[in-house]
Amino acid sequence: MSEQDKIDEEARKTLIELNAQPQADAAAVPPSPSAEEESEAEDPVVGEYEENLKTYRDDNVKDTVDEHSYTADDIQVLEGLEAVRRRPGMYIGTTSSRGLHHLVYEIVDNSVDEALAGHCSQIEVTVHKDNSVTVTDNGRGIPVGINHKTGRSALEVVFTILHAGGKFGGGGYKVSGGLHGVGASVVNALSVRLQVRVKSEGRIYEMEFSRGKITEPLKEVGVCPENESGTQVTFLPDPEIFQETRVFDYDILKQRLREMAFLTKSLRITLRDERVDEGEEPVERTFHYDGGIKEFVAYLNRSKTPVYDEIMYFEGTKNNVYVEVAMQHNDSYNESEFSFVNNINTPEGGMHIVGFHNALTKTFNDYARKNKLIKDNETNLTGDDIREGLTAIISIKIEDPQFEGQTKQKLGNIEARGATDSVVTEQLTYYLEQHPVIAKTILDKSLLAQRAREAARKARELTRRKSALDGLSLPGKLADCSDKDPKNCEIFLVEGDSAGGSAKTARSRATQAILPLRGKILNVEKAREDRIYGNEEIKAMITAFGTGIHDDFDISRLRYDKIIVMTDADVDGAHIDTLMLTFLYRFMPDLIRQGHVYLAMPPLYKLEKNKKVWYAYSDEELASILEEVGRDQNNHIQRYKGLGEMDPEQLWDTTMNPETRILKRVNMNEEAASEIDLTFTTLMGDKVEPRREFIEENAKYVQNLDI
Ligand code: TTJ
Repeated sequence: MSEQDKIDEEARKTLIELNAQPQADAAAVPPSPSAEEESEAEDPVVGEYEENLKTYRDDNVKDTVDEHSYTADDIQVLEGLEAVRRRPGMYIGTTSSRGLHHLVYEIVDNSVDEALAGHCSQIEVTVHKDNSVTVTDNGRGIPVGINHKTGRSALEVVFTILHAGGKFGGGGYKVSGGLHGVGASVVNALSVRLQVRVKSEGRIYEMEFSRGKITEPLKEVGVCPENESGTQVTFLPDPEIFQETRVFDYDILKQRLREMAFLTKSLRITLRDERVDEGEEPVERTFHYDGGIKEFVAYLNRSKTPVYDEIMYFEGTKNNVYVEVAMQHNDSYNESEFSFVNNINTPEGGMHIVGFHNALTKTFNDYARKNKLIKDNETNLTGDDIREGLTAIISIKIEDPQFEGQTKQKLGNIEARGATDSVVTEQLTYYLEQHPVIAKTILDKSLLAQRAREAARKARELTRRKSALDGLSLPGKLADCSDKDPKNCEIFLVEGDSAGGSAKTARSRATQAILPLRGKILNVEKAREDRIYGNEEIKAMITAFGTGIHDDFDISRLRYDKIIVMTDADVDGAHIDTLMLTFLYRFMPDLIRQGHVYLAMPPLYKLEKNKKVWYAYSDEELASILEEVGRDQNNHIQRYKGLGEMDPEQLWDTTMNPETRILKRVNMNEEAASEIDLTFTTLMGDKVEPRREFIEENAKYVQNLDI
């Protein structure tokens, strides 16, 4: 504490000095382009700018410890942030919606680090009306003291030097890797305006930036109670960079922030959205879980049926790796495993997952043999058998994570394997001995899985052999298109034979294929593999798509660019959509990830008046059409109950014609992988009346897939 006092006292003194002679400081700075000069034409200005810097560097490069003049470091800073602006994709992946949201996580990560270090209990994230975002925490506050070597405050360094994480010798773990942890400076470089406010030791400090450059130096702006401290950052993403969208999506932020709260036990994270109508209260959600990842597992299993009540929880540190695991089996046949390294999702797994799987397989087999649940002449359970229906969170914290693989989402650190293996083996062995009933429940389930797996293998071999004999014949019910270039082709998966018939008549034969599906398709969440492979509708889809599934999946063999689910616009239709998306998500998630999956949007109403026809795709739209044409006796309104009620021509006009139809593309929120969240984007044909735009404009399909 006294050490901290000294640092801060020094900081304050330096600040006073700094503020006393801002002009002098400014004069020492090389002629840097002002905000106006910078404007649009980037390259010539940058060129000029670099010239100035070069001259400057030649003159000053030897003055290393002159506190208040710029040094070679400045050049690096400016060049660094310029590089971020020139190639933002290198730092945040994309400048689309995903990159935009990434800015928020990047800032919040710093506060989470402070929480991990044990100094912050609360984080607030507010989206303002202008789509600027404020992140506030009650941590110690970014240090404002001036470092003698660099002549800068830590605060300035954090926001202007690339890769400077939130680590200043204090405890806690540096969060870096993947796209995360690139730091606040990247957010700063990509914001038109960024304001920082620090409360510490009874004083309030502020500093401001624009596009990475200081616009207001660090200064003391007021006082606050001695016992308050924290950091607040407000930023407005730069329209020059984020050209596609600058609108934050509440649900996307909500899911990731909820995940962060689960991963950081007891941390309270509030999300507030001020973009509400005049006079309305902001929308607000707070996430706070004292049970941490144990509550995370309970949340993931909320709509499932656990096969035992308790959630297992193991925790420990080995080889400087902190390991935390929570898990519980449910009566489904799928594995839902989510892993995190320093709170970053690792969908491709890596060493920690290898260790976790090893530990599970070995420990359960050992226990089963010891307790004669597997006899001497019987084979071991496989990892898949044991993990059938398992929901698990594996969260580790490691000092210097190495991310590998194509998307840098796979942990490479060898020590993570041993650490996870030994923490889980030790504690699970003990747990099973203490809970023989739970152990037997899990092993009985695993033994059933083992038998089903054998049966599935036989069924699969049978289908493989059959298709080999038939020469990979397409399903009989499929009305295929004639164009052989998949890029031009689409397939409609149509609910019911009668609608399928209309669709076959209506379609454009060259490019549109129709596959009618009878009734509700199998819920793959509730069926074991052997039943899934025996299901005719599912087999028909798999062969029609051409890609294969699971490990055999190969997107280059996809026979259609668009896979369009077309169901009635009613509750049953919505349920079939859900079942279809569940199947696609579980068996061919890349089809969704790469944007090949769509939902057709049939109209709800047809309105005829004086020989003119309107279609309405929602109740609101019907109301607005009526508003326009007048509510009187000449209106003939037909409510469509299903696709079957439309004749082929109507079906073509309203739902299938690429020129006029509305399709919703299905996406996933990749940043919050634990939320199987499928988001729809509305796509329209060229000639669609502008009025339709408001339908489902921010359409959300955040639905639990386990209905
Ligand atoms: C580092 O060690 C000394 C005391 O302060 C620690 C620190 O920097 N804590 C800290 C940083 N808390 N919160 C932040 C932070 C918060 C936001 C919203 C944004 C950034 C870049 C940092």
